[in-house]
Amino acid sequence: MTRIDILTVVPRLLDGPFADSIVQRGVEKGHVEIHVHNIRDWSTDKHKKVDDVPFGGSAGMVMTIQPIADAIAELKAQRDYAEIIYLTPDGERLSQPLVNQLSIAGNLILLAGHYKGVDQRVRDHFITREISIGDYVLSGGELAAAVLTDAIVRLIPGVIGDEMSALTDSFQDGLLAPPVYTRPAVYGDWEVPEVLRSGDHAKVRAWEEEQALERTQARRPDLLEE
Ligand code: 6GU
Repeated sequence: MTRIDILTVVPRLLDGPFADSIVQRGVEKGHVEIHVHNIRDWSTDKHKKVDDVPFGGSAGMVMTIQPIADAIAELKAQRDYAEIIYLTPDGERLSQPLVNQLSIAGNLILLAGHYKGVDQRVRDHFITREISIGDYVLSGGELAAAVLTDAIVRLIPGVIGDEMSALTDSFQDGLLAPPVYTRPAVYGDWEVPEVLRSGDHAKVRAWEEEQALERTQARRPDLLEE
């Protein structure tokens, strides 16, 4: 079973995302374990401090190495981890191929940065991979960790009911997903395309492929160049 351990100074930010949805189903069915840890619990400081002013005198606070190092050491003493990932805006941009890779990698530790980030020595000596979820700045890595966890967990075999559906996601074949429709077939003047109601599966597949290509061309031509 895959296990994801998330280290954060604001664990409450991660209560919501995992309390419901696909991720919770994956946990309940026993396909994945998600553990959120408060880095403060490992602080040996008398006031349980987890940050300090930066050397060099710039603005903001930096997460200190001691509680993070001790948290990682404790987890690593209990089991093996495939990757120790730091969520940071200057990391590698998250993509579906990277998510696919991580979903079969094994146990993961996700470190969510806060304030001005973590002491560089944490990155140099503990972190095996740094990931960003896009070119914009969040106030902390927690929501990015939630995004990454959701994207990974839904790919773990058995988590999604319909085993096919993860394979037909947008991006899984390098294309955006085609339009989808459900009943009623006619709503006022608006009809579901005839081909989808034809019962001709080959024709339906061909239409969906054409639509996926058209949509990708119109919205994300960059995907077709890759
Ligand atoms: Cl991983 N962290 C923060 N703070 N901002 C981000 C991000 C991560 N990815 C995109 N923006």
